[in-house]
Amino acid sequence: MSNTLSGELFLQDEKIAIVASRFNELIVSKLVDGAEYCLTSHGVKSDNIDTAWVPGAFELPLIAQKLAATKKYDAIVCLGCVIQGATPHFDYVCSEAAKGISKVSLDYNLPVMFGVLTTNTLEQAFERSGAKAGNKGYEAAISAVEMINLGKKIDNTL
Ligand code: INI
Repeated sequence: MSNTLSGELFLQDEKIAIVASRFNELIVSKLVDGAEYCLTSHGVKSDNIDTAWVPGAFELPLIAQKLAATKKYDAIVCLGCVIQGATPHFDYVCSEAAKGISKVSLDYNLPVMFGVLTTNTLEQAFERSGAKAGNKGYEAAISAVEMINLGKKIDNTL
């Protein structure tokens, strides 16, 4: 029979950083609320959550990298909202945010979550920040909880 490795959905004394972008703050503040609610309801102490605000999603990777370099955090949750406009700006911002966040995660061997909404409309963003399509901030945070525990299991048992 094969062995299944999975991450539990509960934390204790872990420290989490949230990096949130102010662009579309109305939406992103809902993602931050969702992430904090998820973390505290899965065992993380409020005092162990630090939140840094950056201007836009493009800036998420640099601050995630600085926070990762402190080695103080067990995971970093990046939250933002990029809404399609009339120009290709959207594509550059989304792709640099995604690439940069992934790079920090791999460079620092740390769960760095991509909780960035990339939507065609403001309505789609609302739907994904606490309305009918859930809350992407909550989803990114629960993924962080799972990844922390899965990573620890691999480090400690294999
Ligand atoms: N940043 C966002 O987070 N969301 C957007 O929708 C957005 N749009 O549409 O332009 C956006 N642009 C700003 C960008 O992230 C940088 O902050 C800016 O280019 C300065 O580097």
